[in-house]
Amino acid sequence: MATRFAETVEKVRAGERLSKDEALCLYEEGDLFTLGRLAAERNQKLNGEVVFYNINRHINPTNICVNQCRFCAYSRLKGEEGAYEQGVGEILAEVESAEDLGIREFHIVGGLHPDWPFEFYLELLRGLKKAHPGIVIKAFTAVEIDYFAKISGLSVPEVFTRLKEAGLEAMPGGGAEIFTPEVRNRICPEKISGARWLEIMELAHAAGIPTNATMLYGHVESIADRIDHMEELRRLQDRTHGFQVFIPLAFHATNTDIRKKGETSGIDDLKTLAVARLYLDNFRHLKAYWVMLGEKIAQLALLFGVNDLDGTVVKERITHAAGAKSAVGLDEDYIRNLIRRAGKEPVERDTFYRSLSGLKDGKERGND
Ligand code: V47
Ligand code: SF4
Repeated sequence: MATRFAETVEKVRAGERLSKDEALCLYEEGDLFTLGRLAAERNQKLNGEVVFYNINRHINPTNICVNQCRFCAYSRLKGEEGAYEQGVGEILAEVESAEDLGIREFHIVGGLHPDWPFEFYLELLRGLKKAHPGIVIKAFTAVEIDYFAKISGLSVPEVFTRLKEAGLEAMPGGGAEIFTPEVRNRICPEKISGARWLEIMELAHAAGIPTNATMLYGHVESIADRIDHMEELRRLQDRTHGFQVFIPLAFHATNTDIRKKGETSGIDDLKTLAVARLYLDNFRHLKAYWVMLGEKIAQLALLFGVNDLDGTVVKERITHAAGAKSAVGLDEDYIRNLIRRAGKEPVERDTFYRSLSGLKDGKERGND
């Protein structure tokens, strides 16, 4: 008689949608190499040998936040040691040479500042767009959007209209954490609920704003919680097709209020990516965020169903506050080499997963 795992493998091979129980079975009974091979085959069908990366720059205007998520080592209360806030002028000065560095995307997220008005964020976007009209602005998590609606008295659709007018073109996927209410109450009791996060993403998609989706794993959640989380994302994606990519985020415990020994294991990182590739059958792209995985696990992930390595980042603050050992930014050649040495074809993408490879002709150095 075929085992539960063998039956699930058959279903994967037949291209059928997996149930939550089957995803659990992959996690619990699947050996890493079988999962990796299945996920790689699925990715090969969707994306061939191409692995995307992006030349981007992170901007984090402030770490002052009215929420105090227990897993967050980055946020500070106003007046607390280490708190910072940047004005629009300071941010513009910091990214002045963005075009010279080939930057194509600004990724902007930050704390929920107790005093800043919504107008501050609009001014920031307008300022960036005026100075850098060719650079795409991907900004603000669903958590920030909910906060903007609260502080401005506007509805969420009105918030989106204003942000789009000011230059917003896409949204990152942060703030999702784990949707299960019991877990959320333990790790981020003040944060908007999972249901509200999903509602705001649905409104973003309706407003024509493509978004990303994340899942923070490796803290207090169970495997079943991870699968429930992916199920919610898969359901919404069936309705809107507005998610561009799924990004599992590996929890880092240093300086946080969550007691946990060590970081996620490399085995868990790769298994989570492989199961995500197989379960989220309506997501074309799967990102290994090298900042959280480390450069080497992110490279291995390219053999486990991943087709995107994120980008140059330049100055990462959130994960490094929680003890990340990876670089704070990588240069383009380094990323291309990681991809080529995994036997894949590096292709620069824009925020919307369009290939920019034509623009790279003659730039290859072949030094791997
Ligand atoms: O929402 C916070 C997570 C997120 C920790 O959409 C932590 O392209 C690990 O969402 N350990 C922000 N993770 C980062 C994020 C992101 C990053 C890169 C690309 C994209 C994208 C999105 O970081 C937060 C939270 O889930 N986070 N603290 C921590 N200690
Ligand atoms: Fe604030 Fe975001 Fe950190 Fe939570 S994760 S405390 S909302 S900055």
